[in-house]
Parts: sequence; C-alpha cells; structure tokens
Amino acid sequence: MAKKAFIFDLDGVIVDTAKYHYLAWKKIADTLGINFTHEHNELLKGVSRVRSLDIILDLGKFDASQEDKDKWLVQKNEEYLSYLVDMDESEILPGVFPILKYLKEKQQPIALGSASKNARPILEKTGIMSYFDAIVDGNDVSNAKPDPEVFLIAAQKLGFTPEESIVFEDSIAGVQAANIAKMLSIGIGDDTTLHEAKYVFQDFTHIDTHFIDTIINKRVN
Ligand code: B16
Ligand code: MG
Repeated sequence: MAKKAFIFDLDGVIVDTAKYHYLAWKKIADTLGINFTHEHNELLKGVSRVRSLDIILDLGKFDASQEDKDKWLVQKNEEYLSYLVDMDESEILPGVFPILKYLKEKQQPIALGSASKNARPILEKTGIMSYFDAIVDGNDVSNAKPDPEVFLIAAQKLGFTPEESIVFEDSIAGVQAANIAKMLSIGIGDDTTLHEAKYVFQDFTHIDTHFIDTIINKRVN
C-alpha cells in the first residue's frame, strides 16, 4: 500500500488556540499601552513566542530591556496556560478526528510539526496523543517557520523524504516552510491568505477521504 508522511501543525489546524494566545498577548499589550487587535494577532500565527513579543513591541514602537522581555514572556505563557486548564477533546476542530481516524485505518504515518512549546500538554488534554507517530514542537527546533526545520525533522522521524510528505498548515509562514521543504502544502483557512499553498480548504470538514486517497497515491509531490 502506498504511504505518505502526514504532518499536522497544531494551533489553528487541530485546535483553535489562537484565541487564547490573543487574550494572553492582549493582557501584556494593554499593560504596556500598546493597541493590539485581532488583525494584529494574525501576524503572530505560526510565529514563535519570542518573535511574537518582538512584533507586538514593534507595533507600539516600544523599546524594552531583555530583562523586561523575559518577564513578559513568562507572564504571557502563564496567562496562556491558564486558558488550557479546562481543555478537553471538545476543542478539537471540526473534521479533524475523522481524518486522523481514516489515516490510522489506512496505516499512514502521522507527525505533529508545531512551533508551540506547549504542544504536548495540548495533545494530552485533548486525548489525541496516541494518533501521532512522531512529535516535533517548539522545544525541538532552533529555527522558526518559515524555516522548514520543524517539518524536515518530522519527516525524518517518520522515515520519509520531503517529497513524500504532506503538511497541513493554517499560517502563511507554515505554508512557506512546507513549500521550501518541497513538501505538499495544504492550507487550512482562507484561500486568499494561504494562496501559496498547493491546496486550500476552509477546514477539515471540506476534506474528504477521496482527496486523502488521491494524495496518498500521488507518485511524489
Ligand atoms: P507557545 P503552531 C504556534 O503554534 C502558534 O501559531 C503561534 O501563535 C505561537 O506563538 C507559537 O505556536 C508558540 O507557541 O507560546 O505555546 O510556545 O501553529 O505552529 O502549532
Ligand atoms: Mg498554526
């Protein structure tokens, strides 16, 4: 049977944690008197925690010492984690479970490729850890998306070449990372924003098993 490596981003693909990241960053921005909106939050998707803070400080033309930055990074993460306390499988985005189950049925290898350092607790709380044959997250990489490092390590852990790998991503930086890696990029979200992806679906409810079969059997990307 043909096999491909299926690599899933986490935030915005499997769970909608962008809303919690937003609330936690908003609290820091408010304290600093920086105007931070939902539109600004789009700039932070797929971007590391450290880089996210720099983007917010740039928005407010705010100069800060490394000591202050470190303090805010800790505060932001504590606030973010407080939103995850009650997280359970109801937070898995629509259509994700059926696709994960179908891939397992077809014995396709599955990996996580996320920028988040909180990926493991999220997979545990939502009860989907066992679907993943490999997990690569923000703790395992030194280069943030659009650098392809996270996806290249994920493919390697599954024992597949980039050309045999398929990435589901909701962020522009993540789609670019998949493309740079020469993997098949599938955008989840708005097709204008994610126009660089090979395919774009609004969400997983729009992806059917026929499409999955087609990409499994495609010779290489
Ligand atoms: P953390 P993904 C990314 O996860 C988020 O999209 C991004 O907004 C966040 O800043 C980043 O993780 C780091 O998250 O603060 O939990 O380490 O989309 O790559 O799964
Ligand atoms: Mg994401």
